[in-house]
Amino acid sequence: MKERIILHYDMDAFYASVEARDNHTLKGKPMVVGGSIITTASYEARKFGVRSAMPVMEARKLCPNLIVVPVSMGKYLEVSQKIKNLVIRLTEKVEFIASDEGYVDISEVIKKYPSKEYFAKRFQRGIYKNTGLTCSVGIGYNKLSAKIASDAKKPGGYHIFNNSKEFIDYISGKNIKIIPGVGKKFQELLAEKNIFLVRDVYGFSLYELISFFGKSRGEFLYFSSLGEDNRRVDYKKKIHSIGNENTFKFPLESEIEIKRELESIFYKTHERLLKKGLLCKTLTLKIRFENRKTITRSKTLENLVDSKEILLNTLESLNESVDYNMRVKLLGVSLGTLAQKSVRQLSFSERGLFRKKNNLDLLKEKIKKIEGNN
Ligand code: TTP
Ligand code: MG
Repeated sequence: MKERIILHYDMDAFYASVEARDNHTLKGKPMVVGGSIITTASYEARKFGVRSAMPVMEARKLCPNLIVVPVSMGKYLEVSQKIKNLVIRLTEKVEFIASDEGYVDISEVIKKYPSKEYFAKRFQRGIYKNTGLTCSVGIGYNKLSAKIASDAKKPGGYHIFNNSKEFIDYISGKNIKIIPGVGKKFQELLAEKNIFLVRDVYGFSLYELISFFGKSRGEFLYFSSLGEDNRRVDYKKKIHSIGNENTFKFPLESEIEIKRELESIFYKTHERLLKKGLLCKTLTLKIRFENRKTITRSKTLENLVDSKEILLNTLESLNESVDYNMRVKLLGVSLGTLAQKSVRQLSFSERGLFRKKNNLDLLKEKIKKIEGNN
């Protein structure tokens, strides 16, 4: 596998930090967010032993001056979305794993920056400037090392593991629960084999670990303790266009043949558009003639559509504008300017309409028309 550079970010005391940001009287105080159970505690409250998932009653015994703030989930989700929008501006290779954390494959984008340290600080500053919140950042050579790195200097710090040696030096003396995925139950089983620290795993072979804990857990433990993790950052690839083309062994001569082939290519492409639940706004026709000269003809529609009829009509009118004075070696159709069906952007004229609140009938008419188009 190619060498990778992965970043993991995790907001500090997320819900509590949002509350303290919005109410200055809470700043620097022991505070929790929750109803009867605590969702999270400020770092000041953590000094008293107050933790997530603890009943508030119990926490009050540990910290009599504890301030309890009710949960405002809508607000945290809004902030979470804002953070996601910021992160995705860096690169599309982002996997958000919770409302306040995510992995970013920065193998490519990091090349534009002088160093990993510089990138980590820039990342933190960007989040802080735009949200008023701090996060911890880890940069590693895979997901596991990045995740553990982001925890190493919490809150507000960053840590970097350049390779597995640096990683092993750091974790070997730590409690085995530092490995994400090693929960309470697994820890009990590990204790039976006298495995308490990560380095205790090194005394066993892969074969032994599998025989103790089963194939998946045995392998997981063996490779994790050595800092090996091949999981990819699972991001949704942005599709820029969908297209199909056909090369003809015997070049096409008649316009009827060309039209028939174009339609069959179009149907294939259109089917892919529908399958992916996408809409498109541009259609491009590509033609290569016998002498290898290639031309393209494009049309941008007024709205995003997936209607077979509209697109086929567009293709036909583009095709009619081509001067076929030579035999055709290749035909291609592609659909571009894609958008997911559920998040269709309103056109300018539609946006205007939506502002005119009293013009309901006009609005309904317009929606009907749009639906008809799709
Ligand atoms: P975490 O990232 O686990 O915790 P945190 O951000 O509060 O603190 P830190 O990362 O600095 O250690 O969880 C993110 C949010 O998820 C947290 O603010 C509240 C919510 N949450 C719960 O509602 N219940 C829980 O048991 C946990 C662990 C988190
Ligand atoms: Mg967090």
